[in-house]
Amino acid sequence: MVVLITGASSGIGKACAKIFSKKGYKTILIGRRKNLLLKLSKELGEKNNLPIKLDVRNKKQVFKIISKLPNSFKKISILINNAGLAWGLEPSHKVDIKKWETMIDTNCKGLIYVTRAVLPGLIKRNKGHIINLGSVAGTYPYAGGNVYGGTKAFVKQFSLGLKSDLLGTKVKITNIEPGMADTEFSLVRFSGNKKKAKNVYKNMSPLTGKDIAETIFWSINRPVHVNINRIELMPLQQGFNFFAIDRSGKIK
Ligand code: NDP
Ligand code: 8X3
Repeated sequence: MVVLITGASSGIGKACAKIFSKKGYKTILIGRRKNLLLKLSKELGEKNNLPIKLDVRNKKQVFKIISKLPNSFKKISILINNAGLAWGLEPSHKVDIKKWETMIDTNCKGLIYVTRAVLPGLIKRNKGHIINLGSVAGTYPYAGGNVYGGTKAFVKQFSLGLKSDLLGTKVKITNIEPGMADTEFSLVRFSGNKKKAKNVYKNMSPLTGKDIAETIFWSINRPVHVNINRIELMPLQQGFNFFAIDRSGKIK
């Protein structure tokens, strides 16, 4: 069984690569940082994995690379659409629009390119599973989550749409919607500011990449007649904000 993981160089994707590899799957490891992919490939035991430097935003390259996979990695059974990011936490009227575009290009457009490139093979073999990485941010709003939350709402609805399209096939689709997980996520969100990133997980126990990878592995290994549509998981110590109130004074 071949599993293609986007964003395998770090965090949740890397944890997935480790679990699936340990369970005997062949892995295709996709990301932009080739050095990290090569390091992981070595750790997993080179023979059963294929590290590929690929930016999922590059539509042409996505289709080219997936159509030219070596024979032993061609028959993908599982696609884990994990590559993604939040960039910034600024309010909508202040944010640099480049950050919004990067999130849309990666989390939405990159995800649909990879899906569109891999899906015909799954349908042809009438077997397989697509895992999308959504987020609690796709359901619950928070200040500064604006476009990031919007991209994850897209991923959730796209996953449900796929479920409709896949009816009548043996191809499954699951949207995994985690809350806070301690990966490089916050480091990326705060443009490399380590102090700010570390602060996000201060005095609490966040999810780990491994927690999420185990959930993904469980979803994939259900009986053949069962499809897990969505899973939302959070750290025990994360909760919801009550509706925010502007108490700057009565409106006159
Ligand atoms: P990390 O930053 O640790 O990992 C993100 C991965 O995505 C990296 O491997 C990165 O690799 C890859 N990536 C980013 N942009 C691209 C691109 N353009 N092309 C190819 N690969 C890319 O974060 P997480 O592991 O936490 O995030 C994984 C997914 O989980 C994301 O979709 C995120 O939104 C989602 N998520 C994360 C949560 C969290 O709190 N951590 C909670 C809910 C959802 P490289 O830089 O080498 O390209
Ligand atoms: C990331 C989870 O809670 O930081 O998708 O938005 S959260």
